Amino acid sequence: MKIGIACHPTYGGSGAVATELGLELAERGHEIHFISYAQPFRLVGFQERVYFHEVEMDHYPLFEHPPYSLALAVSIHEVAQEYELDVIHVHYAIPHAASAWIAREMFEGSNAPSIVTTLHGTDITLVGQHPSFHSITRFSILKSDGLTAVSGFLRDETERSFGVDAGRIRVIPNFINTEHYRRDRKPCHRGTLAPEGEKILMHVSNFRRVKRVQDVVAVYAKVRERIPSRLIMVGDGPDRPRAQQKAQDLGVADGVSFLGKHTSVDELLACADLFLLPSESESFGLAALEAMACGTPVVASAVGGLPEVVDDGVSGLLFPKGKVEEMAAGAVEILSSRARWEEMSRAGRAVAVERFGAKGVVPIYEAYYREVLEGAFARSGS
Ligand code: GMT
Repeated sequence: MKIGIACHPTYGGSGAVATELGLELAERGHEIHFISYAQPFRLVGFQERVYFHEVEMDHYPLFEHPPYSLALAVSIHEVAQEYELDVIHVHYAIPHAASAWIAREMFEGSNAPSIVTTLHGTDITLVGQHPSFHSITRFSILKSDGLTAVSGFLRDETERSFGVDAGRIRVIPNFINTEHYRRDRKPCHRGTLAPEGEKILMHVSNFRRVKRVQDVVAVYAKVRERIPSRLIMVGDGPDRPRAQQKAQDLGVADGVSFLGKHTSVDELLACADLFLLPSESESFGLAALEAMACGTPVVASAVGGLPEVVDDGVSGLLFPKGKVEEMAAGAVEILSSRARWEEMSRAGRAVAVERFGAKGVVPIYEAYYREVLEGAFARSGS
């Protein structure tokens, strides 16, 4: 198949999943065309059958806010026409689903590709709920030929808040390349991250409000009262200064390292002892899955789709959001028993391989594309 993929190219789960999916599909013989305003951050190196098309925009002075959605629609249309794409798969509904719909309309019925939209999280739970986006989000997802959500939670949430018919959305979970994400793959940076042999607690995110990064620091402050440890914060975003301030306020700044953005989080996660994800809301929690694949137990909040990824008491521990004391007690419990830690580490890795491995999930996308194309074929009556 020839597949166009539109996604947000910046650091974030939806762009990561979109890119990994494209690369896996190319491995399996499909031709993949990424379309975005910048090269997706995980799209590095040359790979056969993979193309990247940068959306061109002229910064005309009249536009305080250049109309990216229109420029993207034009690029999708052009690429789809030139390369005769079968499917346009857009990740994160806003603005991609609307741009893809415009692009398909521009074909005026002939040889138009089918549109598959994957819902990732805040496109439904936060941004899409805003009155300025709700109606266009609903319209454009309903106009998609195929709709997927990364968790059962997100499917239910979309049906409820956007009035999408039950059965219309297919749940296809996020996946992971378990050959890349593994504890033994790369030399570990343990000695640098924790030079005194302390335990390593880690958090990876885009430091937005929804991630509750101050809770990460608060949990760490409690853990370190009991266990010599360091907290490694990976990523960047608007709440980084708040997390830094919290570390100062709690008197633990000397034990916290803010590494900023990193493309290869696998080599960092592989030497962590515990992963913290105390989010306000999380439709899936890709970072938790990445940690599990690296054999790192997870302490997280029991919100959204996280219970579908982390089996409470098996691959990690889940707590109500904001329960910092309980999360810290859970972290101490895991870190102070070698046997308990190993059991959870093994269980997380096994779940990542068996339930969320790329080998199992990518063929589900392929089959879904075929199903959507057959539906379009039947509708056109040709
Ligand atoms: O919805 C977002 O916050 C953006 C998105 C991203 O690009 O990082 O994150 C969402 O999609 C990820 C990939 O499917 C999920 O793992 C995250 O749980 C989800 N974030 C939220 O629901 C807050």
